[in-house]
Amino acid sequence: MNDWKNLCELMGNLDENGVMDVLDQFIATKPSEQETEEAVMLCQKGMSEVGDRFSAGEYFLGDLIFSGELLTNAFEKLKPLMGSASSEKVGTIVLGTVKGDLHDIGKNIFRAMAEAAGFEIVDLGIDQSAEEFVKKVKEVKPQIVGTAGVLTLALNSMKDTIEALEAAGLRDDIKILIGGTPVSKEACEDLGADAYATNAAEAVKICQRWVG
Ligand code: B12
Repeated sequence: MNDWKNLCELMGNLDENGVMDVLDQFIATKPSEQETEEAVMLCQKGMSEVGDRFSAGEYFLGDLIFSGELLTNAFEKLKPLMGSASSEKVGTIVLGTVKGDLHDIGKNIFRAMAEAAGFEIVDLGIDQSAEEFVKKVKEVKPQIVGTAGVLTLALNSMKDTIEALEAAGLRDDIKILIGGTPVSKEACEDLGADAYATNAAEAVKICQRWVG
């Protein structure tokens, strides 16, 4: 029998039955929120493995598409364990995947965890231009803006977005959190963001600190 600690390997192997069986067994043990976050991270690591095997020519685009569906389905199973969206709103986050990038699974995981923590999320979706972010921030007046992306090129779009928010005179009223695979401490400093996150659970903690 597979242990849930094997989730990374099963996900990397695109073993759909294995992943779903393990998750069913895992859920039956009534795991803690911390264990659930760990399970999400194991799935995330498994996706890096898929990416590496795609780069190495072992997996093809169809496998990448399948991996996305597999992770989305896996997260749907885990989502109820994250707690339901709190009715008391602690803050508002305008969130979106930046221009040129169509990846949204990580963004959606962050969204679900932030909602469970009581944040109202205004999700712009994928491939969103700097102008769309500016428009929505003017309209909604959030405390936080979250830019998502997994392509290396997403960093350029995040930079454009932050510059556009500055040019629109909105920068001083918001905290900017950049998230996804290519973000780092260096990128955060270069882009002039307030924080970065490669892990949704950590990202929620940062947002909670910001809204006090
Ligand atoms: C699934 C996948 C796809 C799916 C995406 C489906 C979807 N709906 O998102 C599909 C098949 C569509 C796809 C397409 C492509 N992909 Co792709 N894809 C992946 C893969 C395997 C997994 C990404 C993923 O979901 N990871 C799991 C999630 C949970 O992790 P995460 O995004 O990091 O999210 C976590 C944190 O970062 C954080 N977080 C995420 N977002 C945010 C946002 C905020 C605000 C915060 C606070 C936190 C936060 O919370 C999450 C949970 O902890 C990666 C491999 C990899 N190493 O990432 C390649 C990868 C990203 N893809 C890649 C490529 C090349 C492509 C394509 C160009 C392929 C092609 N030839 O067409 C296209 C690009 C399309 C485009 N313009 O965007 C490359 C990118 C290379 C690069 N360095 O730029 C990668 C790295 C694969 C590789 N090694 O070559 N892809």
